Amino acid sequence: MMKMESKVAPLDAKLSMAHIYVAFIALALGGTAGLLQTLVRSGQFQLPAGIGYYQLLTVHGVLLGLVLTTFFIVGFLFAGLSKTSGTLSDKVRRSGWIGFWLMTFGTSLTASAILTGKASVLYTFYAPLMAHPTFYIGLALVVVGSWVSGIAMFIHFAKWKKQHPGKASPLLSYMAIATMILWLIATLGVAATVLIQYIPWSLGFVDTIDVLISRTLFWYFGHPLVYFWLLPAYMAWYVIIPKIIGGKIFSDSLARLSFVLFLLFSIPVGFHHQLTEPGIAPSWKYLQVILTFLVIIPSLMTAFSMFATFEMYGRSKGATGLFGWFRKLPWGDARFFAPFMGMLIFIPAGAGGIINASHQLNQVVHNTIWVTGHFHLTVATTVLLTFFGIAYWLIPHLTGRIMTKAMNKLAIVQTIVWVIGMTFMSSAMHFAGLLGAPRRSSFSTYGDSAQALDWIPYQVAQAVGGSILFIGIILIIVIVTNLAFFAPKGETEFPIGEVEEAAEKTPMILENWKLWVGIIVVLILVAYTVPFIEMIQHAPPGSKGFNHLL
Ligand code: HAS
Repeated sequence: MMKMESKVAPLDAKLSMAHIYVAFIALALGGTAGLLQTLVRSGQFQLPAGIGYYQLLTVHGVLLGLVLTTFFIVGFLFAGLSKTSGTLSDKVRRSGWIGFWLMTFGTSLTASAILTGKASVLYTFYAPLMAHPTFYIGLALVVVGSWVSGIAMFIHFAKWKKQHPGKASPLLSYMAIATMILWLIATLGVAATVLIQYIPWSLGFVDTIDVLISRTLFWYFGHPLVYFWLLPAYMAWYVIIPKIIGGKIFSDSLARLSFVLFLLFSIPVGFHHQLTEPGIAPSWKYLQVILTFLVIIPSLMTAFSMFATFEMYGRSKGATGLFGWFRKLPWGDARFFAPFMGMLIFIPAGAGGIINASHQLNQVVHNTIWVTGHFHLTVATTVLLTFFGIAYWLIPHLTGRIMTKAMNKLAIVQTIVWVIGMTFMSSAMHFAGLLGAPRRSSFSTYGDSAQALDWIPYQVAQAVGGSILFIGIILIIVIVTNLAFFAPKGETEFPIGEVEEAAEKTPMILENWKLWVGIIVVLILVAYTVPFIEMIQHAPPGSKGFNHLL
């Protein structure tokens, strides 16, 4: 008898879809801002209606970097937990809705501050640039909302554990919980700086802010933030992709271990964003650079595991030779093709990250548009193409529809358009960065200096790439709207891979969260305690707020 596939229960599907709608609305608006930015930077276009460049850049960064990602991830994790650990209880689902509304209300507060021109401080909101208090209060609500949802997920997972003593948890649920633990520990840093420093300062309760401490707390959060984006993509690579291609998960233990390593090493590394920051002793930067190199290992393990999955599948289909398996992969299936292109791009993207993390090379690229190129490859291509690949089956699964052949074709075209647009834009950013072009900067010829004139052809290439990407945004919005509202009714599979029979049994120590969280706390204390004490002991005079750009 055929085994009936379990579905995400309709009430859980609604919760998940609510998050996904907000995510794609953010993509449409943030993507439009992105197009306008690249046009301004080419020097060929001026913003209409008094819109400021930095205002637009803040809209872009906040909507895409913070809103799209967080909403999509929380929606995906809820769906994954419901599918693999059972339907959510009413209490957990209600908490999920409370989290959703807090996050949505927070987003609207922050967005209104930006749109009214009172918060043009970019997505990193570095002090001493000062925004209107509602910008920070809104962000705090987004974080608190995500905590409510995260705690609801922990409660749901704990219930599963209680009902299945001594059993290894479902891999997708395990990964969802690891991702949420990372998020909760990381967001403590941004919550601390927003609540203790930014809100009182922007409300005028205190005159000055300690810039070094605010940036350090931000980057304590900011680096694990990028792995909070990456891990859900890895969830799809490890668990979903093997099923889509018809293969097996190479190793359950390796997948879990890579997530544990991300948990351990992704937090105590924030200083690699502050390598040029005065006020932090080189020895502490050195330690955190070593830890940064350790956080590369789980990505290399992931690459190994994906190659193994692809090769084993190809060989099972009769492929021979070193790369014969390559031809056996399902190139016509957008659920595979989009994430695969994300993987491919992650090879140069990751290499760029390793360059950034090397102290001497960082001196060349820091604060140049090279860094913008780096994160458009990592988050805006690797992660986003994987999220699109997830949307192609998750949305129809949740809405009870199917993806038609025509939509699948359009999704393949969307992927190709995205990769071409990003190749133009991101390569131009990398090259211009090497020539010294700054990031976070509007078009300027700097008094027609010869060096700045060298950047202009690259800035034009960025605008070409940005325009192609905008076509990609239109295509994905068409596909998502179709999948959510217009596609034919039917059953779509939630693909969950099975582990290769020959794989080793999963060691239960990987489920020992107390142990892993304990080690994370020790590593964070080692990496941050002394530098923090030094920052407080030798604190520079605080800074007044600047808002002349607003
Ligand atoms: Fe980064 C700056 C270092 C990964 C995002 N990064 C940023 C910023 C963002 C960001 C947003 O050390 C800017 C923040 C700002 O506004 O200032 N990054 C790294 C390192 C890694 C890395 C070492 N970054 C990411 C990921 C991101 C992301 C992932 C988002 C999702 N990054 C830095 C540093 C800076 C930085 C410095 C500060 C720069 C400065 O000065 O300001 C590593 O995690 C990368 C490891 C990855 C690999 C690649 C493995 C490849 C895989 C694919 C396999 C392919 C297959 C298919 C299987 C080693 C897994 C193959 C098939 C075939 C047929 C070939």
